[in-house]
Amino acid sequence: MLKSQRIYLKQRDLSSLELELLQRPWTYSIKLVKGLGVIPGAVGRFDSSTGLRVPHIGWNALQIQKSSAILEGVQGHHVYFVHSYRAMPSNDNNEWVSATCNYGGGFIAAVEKGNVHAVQFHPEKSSNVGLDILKGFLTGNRSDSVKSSDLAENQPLKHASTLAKRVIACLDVRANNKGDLVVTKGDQYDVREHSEEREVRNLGKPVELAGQYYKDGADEVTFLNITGFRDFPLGDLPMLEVLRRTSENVFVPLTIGGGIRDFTDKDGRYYSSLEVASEYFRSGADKISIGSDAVYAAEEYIKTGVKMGTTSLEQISYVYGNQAVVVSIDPRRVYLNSPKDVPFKTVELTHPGPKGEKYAWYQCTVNGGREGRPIGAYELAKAVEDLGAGEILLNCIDCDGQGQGFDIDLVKLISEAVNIPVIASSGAGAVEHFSAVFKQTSTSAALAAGIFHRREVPIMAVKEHLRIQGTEVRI
Ligand code: 1PR
Repeated sequence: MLKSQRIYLKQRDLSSLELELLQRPWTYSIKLVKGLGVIPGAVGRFDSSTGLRVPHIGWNALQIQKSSAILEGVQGHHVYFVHSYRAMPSNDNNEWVSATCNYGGGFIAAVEKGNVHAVQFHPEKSSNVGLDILKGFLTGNRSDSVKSSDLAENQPLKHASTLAKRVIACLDVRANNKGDLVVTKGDQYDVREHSEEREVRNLGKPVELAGQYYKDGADEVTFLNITGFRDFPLGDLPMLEVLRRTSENVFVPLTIGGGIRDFTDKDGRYYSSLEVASEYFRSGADKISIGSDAVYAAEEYIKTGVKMGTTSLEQISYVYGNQAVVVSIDPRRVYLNSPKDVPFKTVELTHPGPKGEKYAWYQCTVNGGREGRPIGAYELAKAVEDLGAGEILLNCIDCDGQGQGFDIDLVKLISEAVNIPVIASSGAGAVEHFSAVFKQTSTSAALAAGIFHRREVPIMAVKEHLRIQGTEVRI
């Protein structure tokens, strides 16, 4: 079988029966487990104790190690990874390794021997480069597809050497007054026009806009079903349809959030949050994002110190792997004169509050910012990392839709608190806001909505600016 077929392997943390299994011996913590013994070498977890964020999520630059029909012309191009374990190159597996990447040291990105090919990254999520590699899997040769594609083959990619910072387009989706599903956008979470009718702002159609952002160079697309806290998503089938149709044409990762929780419908049928997430994954999502339910889970965990294993966050993370679970935080600034005024982590503000307050804590909210909870963003971030979140989407209600820049104090606080990747969100109004957040914090990604929807700044203008400023991005 193997002799006459190419194998296409990709890795998710969840599945051990992939690239790791071809290795020998399989190193897991201090326990050595033998793999199939096809490829010599060891597999281990990325070392987060050195400050590396794990999982390794995002676009990393391929370093070609030997001539390969499948990888022809992709030297220095970024492809999409999502994993916590990696196979390491060594003298023993030299003859197998066709490409490596750098993340706290070199790791194996692709292997090739005879007509056996395997990759660590996700070609199906790696835009044109990945689609061309997939064509190579089918035809055995990439050279034709490379010529015919619009892959930026001749672009100087000298600077591409490691994990790129991601630029993410976010679409807040809900039904408008006529019942049509629209992309909307709020000011500090108020998505209605300031007219008498208070219509829900309509900035476009979800599938079309997502497709446009993919073409424009977004590294990921995020959908937030913003009324999911009150409308059950499996009753809201258009959202699943949006995902299905989007994933037919968008070949970068898709995240979907909103309404991920246990639910009993009016007929008494119980749905677990795992069922909701599974339906989202089956419809094309790569990651799901949990908001309100993660706040309740973190509050309980902090109170009891016990991981119940029953929360949506824990269950989805257990079944699909933590790299598939994002926690979306919706904090609001609460100004203080002294850090001693509250039992939560506070920050000394770069810009004092309206009454000259020097400090603030960031109060978490649920139900789309409608209800404040007795937990800070710092405490929440640490708790959800413990409970199995693989990434944090960090909004800020004060900055949302204001176009005045990200809340650097908040992004710094949270990105220094956790070892998982953080996505800075809310407030982008100019390209300089992106370079500021990447320069001043260790955030892995920056997300924006309004400036892209209103076509004020193209995604590529953001990336070009970042590249000139010395931040590695996928161009
Ligand atoms: O609580 O699990 O059902 O999840 C609900 C999800 O919906 C959460 O992720 C929450 O952030 C989101 N959400 C709920 N209500 C709103 C609202 O706007 N009324 N949107 C909302 C949150 C924030 C970002 C926005 C950035 C960037 N929107 O998604 O895109 O702030 O905007 P900007 O670049 O224009 O400043 P659950």
